[in-house]
Amino acid sequence: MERYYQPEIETASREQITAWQNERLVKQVKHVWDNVPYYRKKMEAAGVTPEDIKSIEDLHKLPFVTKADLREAYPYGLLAEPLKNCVRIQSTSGTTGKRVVAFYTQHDIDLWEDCCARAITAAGGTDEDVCQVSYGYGLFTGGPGLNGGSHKVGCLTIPTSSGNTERQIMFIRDLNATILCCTPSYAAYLGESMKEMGLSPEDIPLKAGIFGAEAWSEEMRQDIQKTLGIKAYDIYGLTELSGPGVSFECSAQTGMHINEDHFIAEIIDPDTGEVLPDGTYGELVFTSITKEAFPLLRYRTRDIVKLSHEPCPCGRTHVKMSKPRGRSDDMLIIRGVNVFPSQIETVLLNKGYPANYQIIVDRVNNTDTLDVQVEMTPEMFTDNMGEIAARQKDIVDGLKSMLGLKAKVSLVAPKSIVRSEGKAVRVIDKRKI
Ligand code: DLL
Repeated sequence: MERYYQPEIETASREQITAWQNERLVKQVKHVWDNVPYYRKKMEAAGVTPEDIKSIEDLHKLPFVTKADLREAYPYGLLAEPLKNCVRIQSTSGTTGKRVVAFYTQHDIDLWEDCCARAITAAGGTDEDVCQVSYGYGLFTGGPGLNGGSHKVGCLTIPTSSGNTERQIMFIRDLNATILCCTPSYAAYLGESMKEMGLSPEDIPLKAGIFGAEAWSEEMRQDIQKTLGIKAYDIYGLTELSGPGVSFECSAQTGMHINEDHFIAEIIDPDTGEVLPDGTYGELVFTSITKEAFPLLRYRTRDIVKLSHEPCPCGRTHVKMSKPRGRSDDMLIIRGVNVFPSQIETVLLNKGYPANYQIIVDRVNNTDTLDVQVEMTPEMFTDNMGEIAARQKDIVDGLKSMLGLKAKVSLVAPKSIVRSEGKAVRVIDKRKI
């Protein structure tokens, strides 16, 4: 039987969800207008005042907020509460430009942890469970968010944070951990390490995993589920909105329910800003309607997803988003062709390779080059050059039919691609453009 953390909210009628959204949006717009001069200026420039926003039907009148706004307003420019009401910051792992710093009141943290608790409950978690949180703790939201959610559900929480793989495995086995929370790439690595230790899925007490913070394909899910003997659930979120738990997967595993009582989702055409209908891929835009300290109106996430309002067999009524196909800013344009790293991953995993690969893009004599390095599993490993060449050609053909592009593929020895304990680095773009 499906269990919910907050059943009256998670299974509310569409009318009820819309009523919450209407009321909270109007209040939120007034809150930022009154407290954030940066927002007020932006709205004035767009010719909108709080009186123009009477319901979610008026959402499109508000200007978008982008990462550039967050950088410009860094660090305190978008804060909507006096400092005395704020109790925490978290920050993105971004490597370029200024970090994004997000602020929380105690109430913001409470609602965020509720969202994570919904995700853990949807993955089957109860107060009987032992939940190992192997996301990084600290500025990154993964550890603190799932830690808080795990407490709320009443699980015995093991805050291992990321890294120290042997200790992770020791705790999972000794303390009988039943739920594992980490990035999918780290879950795959833990699975690989357990296999090397001679452990089969039956020796591992885990029953579910809650994996997110980076794109991962359906094929990678199947692999992880098999190696760890668990059901693997996706979880999505971003620092700007709170952290993990903006949306989460249920037992149906066909998309992630967005917590619509806190976040209004829209899909837009990334080039024109036009709002797109259900079922069409586009850029995900969020308005946070319950955040006190760091509210964002129409924030462009750059994640490319589609939405579905189809009824879900789990009984939850909140809209579902697909797995992000990628980010508009990690979409590579190679010789004019749009390439998402996830498409390359799908080809590789379908052909039985592990999710240990690296994509290197460069420009030689004014032409883009695409090199894909793929690790062999120990079982595939061979020094028979003919066999390696045949395997490489098979991948080149697979990539050609998926992308319409010719890539150079190199098979490399097992363990030669660096493993990640957090978000994996899959793409190295050496082009100076
Ligand atoms: O990654 C929050 C998080 C922590 C989510 C733990 C899930 C689990 P940021 O570091 O701010 O926050 O990165 C946010 O990561 O815009 C997406 O591009 C990507 N992302 C997050 N979850 C997923 C997912 C956290 N399930 C950015 N699938 C987002 C694909 C994801 N991409």
